[in-house]
Amino acid sequence: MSEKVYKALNEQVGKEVFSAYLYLSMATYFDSIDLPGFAKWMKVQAKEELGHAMKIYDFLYERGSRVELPALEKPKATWKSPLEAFEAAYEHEKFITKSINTILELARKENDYATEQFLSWFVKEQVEEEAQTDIIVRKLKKLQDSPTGLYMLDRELGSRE
Ligand code: OFO
Repeated sequence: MSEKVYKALNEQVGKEVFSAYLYLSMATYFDSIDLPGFAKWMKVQAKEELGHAMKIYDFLYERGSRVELPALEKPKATWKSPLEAFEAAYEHEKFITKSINTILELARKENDYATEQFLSWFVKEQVEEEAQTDIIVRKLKKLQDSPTGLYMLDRELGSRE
């Protein structure tokens, strides 16, 4: 594996761990405003993000490279509303998609077919990641601060396993 591809994948481990950190921070925000279902959704998402980080970790290990964990920035801790938090989550997922695509382009340039193949899972996953946050943004927009609607959405999101 080339140094460039290694560096990009190594940084991506950090970005996925940061995603977990950001969503855990969002969970604390939702718990603080008594929306336990929203908080649960974010806690499940945070675990998924750690899973993404581990997938890259394991791939690097299989290819004979050691992960060097980068520093994590402090995630934002508060948002004006559930809508603002989910809009931020959606934006973050778009950022992650771009990052994956950049590594994929790099792997192609370097004729690194194994990395290209490995990243195809992430390309598919990002379609889902963007869609699931976007749909919640759209639902929240429709609710327009209706407390009953918010309560019902909280119940729905709380059923995420
Ligand atoms: Fe790892 O997909 Fe979200 O960030």
